[in-house]
Amino acid sequence: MSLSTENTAPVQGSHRDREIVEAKVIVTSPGRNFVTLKIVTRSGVVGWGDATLNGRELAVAAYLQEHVVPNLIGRDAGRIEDTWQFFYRGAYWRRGPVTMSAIAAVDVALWDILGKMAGLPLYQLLGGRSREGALVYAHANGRDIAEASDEVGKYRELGFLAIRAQCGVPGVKKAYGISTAGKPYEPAESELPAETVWSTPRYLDIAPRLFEQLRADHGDEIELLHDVHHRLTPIEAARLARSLEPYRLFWMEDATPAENQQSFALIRQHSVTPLAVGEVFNSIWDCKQLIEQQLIDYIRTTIVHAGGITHVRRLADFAALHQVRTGFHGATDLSPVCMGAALHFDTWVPNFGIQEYMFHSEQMLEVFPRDYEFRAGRLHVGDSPGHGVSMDEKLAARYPYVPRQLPVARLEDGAMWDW
Ligand code: CS2
Ligand code: MG
Repeated sequence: MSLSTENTAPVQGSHRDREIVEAKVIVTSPGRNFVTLKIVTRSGVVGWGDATLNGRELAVAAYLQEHVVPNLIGRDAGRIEDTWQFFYRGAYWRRGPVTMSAIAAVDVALWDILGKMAGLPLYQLLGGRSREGALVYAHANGRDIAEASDEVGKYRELGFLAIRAQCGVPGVKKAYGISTAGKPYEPAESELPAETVWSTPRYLDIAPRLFEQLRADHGDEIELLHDVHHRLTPIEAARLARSLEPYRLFWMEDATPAENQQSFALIRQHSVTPLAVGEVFNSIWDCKQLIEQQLIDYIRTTIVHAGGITHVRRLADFAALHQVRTGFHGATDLSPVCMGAALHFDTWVPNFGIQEYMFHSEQMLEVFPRDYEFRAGRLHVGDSPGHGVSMDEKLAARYPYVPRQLPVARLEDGAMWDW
């Protein structure tokens, strides 16, 4: 485990010491684009925040550069809550993924600084450990059921206790989640959105067969998850959830687009398959009804896209009141900085469920020295002050931004659909 090298000596910090003297937006692309915010105090303490929004990176970078950085210089880095309120209420045009990712980057960097000033890991600042390590799930993808089952076997051998499984859909050329042979899956693969075609009937036929085969091949103990990725109507999602009940999924994710939170009530009426949603949410208001009516079991809204630790802590506490657990989004399009902060949060949060863990490549991890590691199915954070992830700026500078956008999906009749 490599530790960050900046000044981490506890700095008691007077207001002057805590004054923000530098804020820098760094866009780098070691295999995929990341946006990172670096904040420096007068006493030389450095904090890092992730601001990556897949396919919209430059929108967040510009928001930070033009509307956040000028307001950061001179502020007291210790006034985390006030800074959050300033950028949330002060935006006027509040909420939305771009604004809340920018606020998140500031917030995480300030919590990182607080940890370094106090000489404490972030989980301790939140209230200390609730668990030794965070249960994580890996991604097993296959072009067909057999390939997906082989992938599940590979991750079981690596020690994973929970595995998400996706397989290709016969007749559908490029379904979500399926990478081209042997390459890790990075969905934003082209400068303009790649057009894909979707068939719900064929998907609803094969998905139950995938999990029937996985239970036959791998037994009942391994936790299996599946991502519908917003592509069904509520009644179709209800049918799929019911058809998956014999295979006891840990969760079925993004069953249907959730702008209409009430849609999930229809799914709930028909099935006991646990439901997870929220990776595209950016505030508590996107999921208030889903949580208070217990229409879901796990909330996936994560730190980088929902205003950082300060807001997601409120969201997690609200979820706890309604017995909903966290299951943070953790795809490779959230940087290791977000993973570090999320793991500290996961280590503390009492109503933790599971953490998604798509592997960042070695090339990406070289740019982001980090203090967390995988052991026996769980990710464990170290005790370095703050969130334990930093950036090698020289190395980052070698990877300029590459224009990339996420795919779109159309139905077979050409109508736009959800990807
Ligand atoms: C997916 C994501 O990991 C997941 O659950 O939904 O990979 C999602 O497709 C990407 O984050 C989009 O950028
Ligand atoms: Mg997902």
